[in-house]
Amino acid sequence: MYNPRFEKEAFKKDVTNNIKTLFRKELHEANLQELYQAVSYAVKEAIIDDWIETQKKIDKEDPKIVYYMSMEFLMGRALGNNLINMTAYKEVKEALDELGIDLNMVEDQEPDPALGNGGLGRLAACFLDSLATLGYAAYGCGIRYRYGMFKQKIKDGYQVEKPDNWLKYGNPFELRRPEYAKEIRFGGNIRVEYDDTTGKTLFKQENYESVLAVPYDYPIVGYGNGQVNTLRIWDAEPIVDFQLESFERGDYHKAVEQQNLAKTIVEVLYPNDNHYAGKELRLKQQYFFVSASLQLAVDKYMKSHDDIHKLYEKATFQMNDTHPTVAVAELMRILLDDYQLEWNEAWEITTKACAYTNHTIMAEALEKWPIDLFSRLLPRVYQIIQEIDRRFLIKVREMYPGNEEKVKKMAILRDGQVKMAHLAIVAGYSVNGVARLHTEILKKRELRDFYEMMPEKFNNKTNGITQRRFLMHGNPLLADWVTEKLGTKDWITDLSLMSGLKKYAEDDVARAEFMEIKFKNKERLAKYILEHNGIEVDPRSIFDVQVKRLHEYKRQLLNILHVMYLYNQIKQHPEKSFYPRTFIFGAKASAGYVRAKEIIKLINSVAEVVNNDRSINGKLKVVFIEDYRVSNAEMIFAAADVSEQISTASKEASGTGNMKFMLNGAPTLGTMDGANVEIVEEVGRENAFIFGLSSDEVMNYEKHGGYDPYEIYNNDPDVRRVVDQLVDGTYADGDTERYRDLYNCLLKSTPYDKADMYFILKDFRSYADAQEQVEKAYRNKDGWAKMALLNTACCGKFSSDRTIQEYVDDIWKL
Ligand code: NBG
Repeated sequence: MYNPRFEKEAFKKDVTNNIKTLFRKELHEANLQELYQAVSYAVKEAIIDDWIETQKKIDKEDPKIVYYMSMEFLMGRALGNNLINMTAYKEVKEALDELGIDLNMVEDQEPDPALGNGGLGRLAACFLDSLATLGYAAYGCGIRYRYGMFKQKIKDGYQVEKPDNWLKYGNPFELRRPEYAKEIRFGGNIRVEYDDTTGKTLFKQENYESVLAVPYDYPIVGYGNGQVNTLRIWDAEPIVDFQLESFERGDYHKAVEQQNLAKTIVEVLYPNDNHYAGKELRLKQQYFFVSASLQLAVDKYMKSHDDIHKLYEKATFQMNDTHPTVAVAELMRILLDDYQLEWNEAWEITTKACAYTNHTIMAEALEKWPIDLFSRLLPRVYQIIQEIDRRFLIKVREMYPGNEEKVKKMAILRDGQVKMAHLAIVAGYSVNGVARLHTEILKKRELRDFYEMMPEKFNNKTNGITQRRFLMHGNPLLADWVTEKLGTKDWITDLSLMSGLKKYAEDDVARAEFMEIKFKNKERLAKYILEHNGIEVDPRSIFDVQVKRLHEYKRQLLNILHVMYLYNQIKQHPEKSFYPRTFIFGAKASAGYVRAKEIIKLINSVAEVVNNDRSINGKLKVVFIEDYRVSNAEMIFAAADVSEQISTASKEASGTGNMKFMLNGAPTLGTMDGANVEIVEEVGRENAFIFGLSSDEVMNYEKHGGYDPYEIYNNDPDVRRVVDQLVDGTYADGDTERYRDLYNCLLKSTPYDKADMYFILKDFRSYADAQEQVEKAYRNKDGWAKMALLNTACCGKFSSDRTIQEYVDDIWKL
C-alpha cells in the first residue's frame, strides 16, 4: 500500500517540522518523548486521509455498522501497530535511522493505553483490529478513563498500585469531537404527562443531574487496506461551565455538583477482572457511555434514513459481557420516549439490534444491581425494565404453566436485584460464549433455562487474537522467518496459511533456525529482566511462563507450590540431574483482592529464597515481572518455552494468552479448560502437556459439596511438605502467620468457601507429573523444536480474523 507521506524524505521533513511547531526546537534538541510526539503526529497525518476516505465510503455504501460496546479496550501502544498496519514500519524505521533516531526507543515513550483489565478488554482491541482489517464498518464504543489500569510496583515483594496518568503528555492519535456531545441524565423523578394533541403519554425526567458526554475518536487502522475505523471513547464535562454566571444566578451548588459528577464519572477504570463490586459509580459509567453511544448511533442512522423502524438493518450493538447491557433498556427509552414508538415497535427494533457475549461463569462476576440503587439512578430505564420483565414472565408462564420455579429462576427482577445477564438474554437476538467448552457449560448449566426456552439464540464464537500485534510487532524475527518459509506475506491476513509450516517440523535446518529465533527472543527478555528485576537468568534454561491477571481460579498458587516442591527436590537430591528452569510470572491483582496479593507476595518470597541459594547452582530461578501489560507481554510471549494455562477446569471461559503463546511456538502446559481444549485439538495431544481434573469432574465435585483435601495432605508427603512450608516460616523470615490464610484456604472450609475450592491439591500430583514430562521433552532438542514449531504451524484457527468473520456470518449478518 503506497502512501507518499511515508517516503523517506517527506517523512523526515514532517518529523523535523513537527518538532519545530510543537516544541519550538530543532531536531537535535528534542528529547525522546518529544520525538515520540513528532513521529506520532506525522503518522497521524498519514492516517487521516484514509480515515476521511473510509468515512466517505461508509456514507456512500451505507453498510450495516457494528457497534462494539465495551467498558474496556486494552489497546496497547498505537504507534508501532499503526505503522505495521499501514505497511510502513520498515520505511519509517529507516527514515528515522537516517535522522539518528531509534524507532524502538521512540516507541518505548508511548504510555500503554490500558483502558482494560485483562482478556476481555484485550479481546475487544483484537476485534477492532480484525474488523478494520477485514474491511467492515465498525465502531468501538467505550470510556476515556482519565486513569487506566494502575501501574504495578513491587515493594518488598508486595504489590503497590500507582495511578496510570496515561494522558499526561496528551495523546497524539486522538481527536476530540465536541460537535457530537450528548447530555446524559441521572436520577430525579419521572413525571407522566398526557399529550392531548397526539394522544400519547409522555414520560418526563425531572430534578435530574446531568453531564455532557464528549467523544474522542481514535483511528483503528486495518492492515494494508486503507480502511480506518474508529474507537470512540467518551469523556465527561459539566453541562454548565463552572462559571461566575451560574454563581450569580444562585446555581452555585448545581454547578459544583455537575462539575464533580463530570470529574468523577470517567476518573478511573475499576481494576476488577472477573469480579463485580456493585459500586454506584460503576453503574453511572455504564449508563453514561451506553446512552451517549446509542444516542449518537441513532442520530447517525436518522441522518441518512427516514424510517426508524429499520434501524436494525443498519446498526447492530454487540454487548461485551453484561457491563453495557443497560443498552437494551436505553434503546427502548430512546425509541419510546424520543421517537414516540409503540412498545411492540420499539421491542422489535431492540431485539433485532442487540446481541450479548458472555465471558465468564464465575458467579462473583455476574452483575446484579440492587433495585433501589438502580431505580434511583435510572428511574425511566428502570420502569422500562419492569415492563420488559412483566412481559417476559407472561411468556414463561405460557410456556411452562404452573412452573413458578422457572419464573423465579428466570426473572430479570428478583430478590431485590436487576439481573443484567437475564436482561441481555431476553432482549438480545444472539447469546454467545467464547470457546466451545464454555458455550456448552452455559447451555447445560449456567443458562440452561434460557437455552431450553430459546435455543435458537445460543451460539459459540471461539476467541482469537491478532497476529499483526502478537507476531509481526512482538516477534519480528519469527514473522520474517514465517514469510520466508511460506514464500508469502499472506498469513498476515490469513492465519490458516500457517499450516504450510508443518512440513518444516521434519526439516533439520528449519528447526534449528526456529530455535535460534526463540533463543534470541529469550536473550531479549533476559536483558529486560536484568534491567527491570536485577535478576540474571540463563536464556538456555527452560522459560516457563504464566502471565495473566492474578485470580485464584487461574491457580498461580498451584504453580508456585510446584516451584517450592522442585526446590525441595533439588535440595534433597543434589545428585540428580535437573534441567535448569526459569519460572516467570506476571500478574496484577485487583487492588482490593487480599488473597491474590498474598499470592504475589508468596511468589516474590520464593523468588528471593531460591534465587539467592547458591547451593543449587542457578538451576532454578523465579522471576516476577513488574507491571505486566500489553507492551511487555508482546516480548514475553515471543520468549516463552512453556505456556502455563492451568486454571481449574470449567472456570476459564476461553483464555487468549494461551493462543498468543501458541502463535509464538510455546507448547501449552494446561488443563482441559476454555480454549485449551481447541488448542489441543488443533496441535495434537502429543504436542501439549495436559493434566488435571476434567470440567465434568470438577463440576461433579462441586455438586456434591467439594472434596476433602486432607486426604491428599495426609497421603502425599511432597504435598504436605510444601503446604506446611506456608506456615513454618521458610518463605517468611520465620513468620508463621504471613501465609496462614493461603494454608487455610487449601485445607479448611469456611461458612463461605469450601476447602481448596479450586482443586489445587487435588491436581498437584498430575501437574507435577506433567511438569516432569516437560523437562523430559525439553531434553530432546529435536523433539522439542518439532513440538514448538508445530504449535506455530497449527495456530491458524486462533486468529481474531476468523472469530470476527464468524460473528459477521452468524450474528451480525453484515
Ligand atoms: C474473560 C475470561 C477469559 C476470556 C476473556 C475474553 C471476563 C469477564 N472474562 O477466559 O475470563 O478469554 O474474558 O473472552 O473478564
